[in-house]
Amino acid sequence: MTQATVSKTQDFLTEADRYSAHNYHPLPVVIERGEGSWVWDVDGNRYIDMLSAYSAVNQGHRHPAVIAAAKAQLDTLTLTSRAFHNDQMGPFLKMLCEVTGFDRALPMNTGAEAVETAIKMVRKWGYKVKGVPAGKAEIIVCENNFHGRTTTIVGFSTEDQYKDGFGPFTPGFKVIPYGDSDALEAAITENTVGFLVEPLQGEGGVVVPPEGFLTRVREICTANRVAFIADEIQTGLGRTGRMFCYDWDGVRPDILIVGKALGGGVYPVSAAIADTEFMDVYQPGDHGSTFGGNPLAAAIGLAALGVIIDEKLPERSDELGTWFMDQLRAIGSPHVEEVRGKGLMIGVVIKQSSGPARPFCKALQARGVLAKETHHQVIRFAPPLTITTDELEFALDHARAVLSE
Ligand code: IF1
Repeated sequence: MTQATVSKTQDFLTEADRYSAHNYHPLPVVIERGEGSWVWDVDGNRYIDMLSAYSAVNQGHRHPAVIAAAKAQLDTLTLTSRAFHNDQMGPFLKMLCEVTGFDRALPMNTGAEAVETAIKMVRKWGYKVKGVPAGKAEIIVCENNFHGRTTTIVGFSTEDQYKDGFGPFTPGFKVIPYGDSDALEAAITENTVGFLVEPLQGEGGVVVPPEGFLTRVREICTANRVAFIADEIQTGLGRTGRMFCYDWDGVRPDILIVGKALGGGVYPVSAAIADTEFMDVYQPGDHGSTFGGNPLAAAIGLAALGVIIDEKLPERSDELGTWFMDQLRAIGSPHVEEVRGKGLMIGVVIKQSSGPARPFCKALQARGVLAKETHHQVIRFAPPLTITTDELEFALDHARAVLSE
């Protein structure tokens, strides 16, 4: 059943097409309001949001506690720059360090900036602490990685489109197959300073590494004095059914990178987090950002963390995600190769014989379910972690209908 008229939608699509750079190919839906798990388009059609802005809306759209914190701060102080202190950053970073169990955090804005912060930190640690010769630091990354869109970061991507036309790239990166701890061990040299990895690959197609991979990574990195750098920008803050995805293996990285949901779906907030051995290579003036650690971001980040803890979102994600994946598998769809993921970070892999995932996403959109394909064959389901079972049932009913056609 197709939703109501699309009269206003087309006007907005035309305007965006004329004035926006064409750096995305969005589904043709124009959203004007969001609340909890739901968004409404300009023609009054309601959709359940099964993408959560790529896991940046774990708390649901416009969570009251986050909005209240943002409004209060907007009425008080929004930006000072780090040339001065402000009264919000300290309490936010204190909570961030308590929640993550690390000594210090360096606040940034976008995920890519926090990844760059970690790259610069681990390189400088290599030179100043480990004793790697100047300019020789090597960082190991994985195939199908996604860590952001800066030229340094896309330089070590294995996705041609993310690199095409953007060279020359930053040297000092090595690529190994994802999930292959033997390859990691073999790639390490005396100049290796870090291993940057997503504990579960998001854009790579919701790829779960082999059982025990992160445990081996921890052992290998410890044995070779290589920093284990966990990019939890998408997998962190409850998304996979634990506070952090590495908690599933009971390991602790040396450097933790967070973003997305740290901003509560309201504001860009990210951070690189580590103990003093790594973090204290940064001296005043070494690194920074106009907006990093601003009072509005800090007040929002504090509230965003509070919701994750108070509403037990990691536990909800584990329980609801397990149930949802079981139900998706039980459909027994002839189009589905595999249902995979952890918690509410789920990928439904469509068989090549059934064509790409996008038509399934379009069919879901027509039924009021917003999902986005990744890597052509995978329908990604990543709803807000505040989603209710009734709301998941709604999404499941329509997924069942679309996957059974
Ligand atoms: C786009 C992908 C997801 C991330 C991980 C760092 C970043 C991201 C694990 C950078 C960002 C976003 C970026 C957005 C779409 C989305 C995405 F498809 F690009 F790869 F989620 F899977 N590490 N992911 O997932 O954080 O600088 O964007 O704040 O660029 O199209 P950012």
